[in-house]
Amino acid sequence: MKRSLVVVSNRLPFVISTNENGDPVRKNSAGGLVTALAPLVIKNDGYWVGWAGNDLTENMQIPESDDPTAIAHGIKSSQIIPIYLSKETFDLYYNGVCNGTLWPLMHSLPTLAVFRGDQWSAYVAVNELFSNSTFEAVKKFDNLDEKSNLVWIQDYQLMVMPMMLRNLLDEAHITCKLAFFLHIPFPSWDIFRLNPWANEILLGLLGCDLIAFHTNTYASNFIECCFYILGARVDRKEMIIEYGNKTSVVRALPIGIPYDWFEKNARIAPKPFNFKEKVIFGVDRLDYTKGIIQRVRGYERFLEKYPDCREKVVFFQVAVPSRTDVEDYRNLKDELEREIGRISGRFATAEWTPIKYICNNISQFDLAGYYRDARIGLITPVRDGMNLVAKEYVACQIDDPGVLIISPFTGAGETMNEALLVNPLEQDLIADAIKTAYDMKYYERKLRMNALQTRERLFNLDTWLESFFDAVDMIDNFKKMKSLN
Ligand code: ADQ
Repeated sequence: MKRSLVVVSNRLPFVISTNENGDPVRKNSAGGLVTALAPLVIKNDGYWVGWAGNDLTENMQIPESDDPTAIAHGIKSSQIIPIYLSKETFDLYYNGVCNGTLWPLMHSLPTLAVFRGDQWSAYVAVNELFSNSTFEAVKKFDNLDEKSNLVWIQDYQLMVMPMMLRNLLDEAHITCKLAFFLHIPFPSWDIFRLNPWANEILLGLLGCDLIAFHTNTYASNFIECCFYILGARVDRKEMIIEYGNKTSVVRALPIGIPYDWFEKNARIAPKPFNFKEKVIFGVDRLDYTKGIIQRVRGYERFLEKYPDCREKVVFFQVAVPSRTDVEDYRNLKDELEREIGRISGRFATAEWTPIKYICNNISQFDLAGYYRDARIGLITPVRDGMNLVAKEYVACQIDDPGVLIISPFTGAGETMNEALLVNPLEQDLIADAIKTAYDMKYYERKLRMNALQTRERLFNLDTWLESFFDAVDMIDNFKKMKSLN
């Protein structure tokens, strides 16, 4: 079924930069969100509201795509509603609130969060811009009374805009469902209430008909926050919240990966490693939530505790720098590089380097080969909404299967029970998990990996989208099921 749809996300599926003549050109963005949402917008002739980078100014036209291989190639410029932000506003809103306040707080790391009123005002102002632009997009729909009209808002950058948009739509008597998906964790009430603007965020989200999270834990944390902080009426069993005259349905809809794409490319991707040692592999955005420092130190402990394994393994870490405008992220890069240097210096021999480190992006196609040839996938976030890397690693284990080691503090860790689950905060536990994985015999590896693969193949990206739209279409039925107190 085709429906009138607006997707709203902080970033558009491309950034605009200028070529040597000063003309704007699209530079494609990759990543899970674009892979999932671009085909949806194309199929439905929908709109996409978002920011396209600092180079885009109001007097510029959005160019058409000139790259037929780009996932967002089929999105015409008339379907794009760009948000223009000054450098100063972007800094307060994005580097300030999104990355400096909300990111650490939502990942239950409140001591890293900075709370500043001027930054918060910018966050609210930017959310208002998004709300106004989305309202203009909705007004272009063919039928403003159609029940299937939908706005789908993405992630923590846009948590106060839903209620703003709801009010605009109600005043204009436009029928349109609002849905929200949070890609990162929603923390417990006791952490969330540290945010001086907790009420505003909850009230903002309650402008939506459907509010979805990766896991039941996050969904129930959100319900408890609405109950304790706002005093909202909640039905915990049916997962429904009522506040004032608004009713919202809450759901856990865990995201999946394009499984077949990874499996297929694992068959043809080039061989990345030309050494005989077993490879322990990690790939992440360079972010303190990903537990990369803890991982490296756990590996050091492994080499210390199990000297027989030295020269028989190599730890290969790929980390792409991100959010380099934020000090904590710059410090993390320095610290990681110091630690890698120190550990290499401590254990390396003339013939063997214990850690190889690439500080860059690698293509998803090449990545399929890295995953395939790694004996151990070592994924140790201290907190992560879901973690797609764990799922991608599993999809690429096509021949002699490797072993997945994963932190239980990730959404993925809540369901991937056949992996080795390890608390990354204790180095000995990481060291012992690596040893168990290193020693694991073929039949156990195969048994565990088969079970992991069956689940991820079934609950892939398409299943996620289907379950999201099923939930959207059932909203009115769900709302009738409430028995609130
Ligand atoms: P991220 O924090 O970005 O996503 P993750 O889920 O691991 O984390 O996804 C990262 C993606 O980027 C993966 O597809 C991975 O292959 C790719 N990637 C990472 N480092 C790379 C590198 N150096 N080179 C090439 N590719 C690299 C947020 C949340 C997650 C949630 C997702 C989706 O923080 O918890 O799983 O959204 O909802």
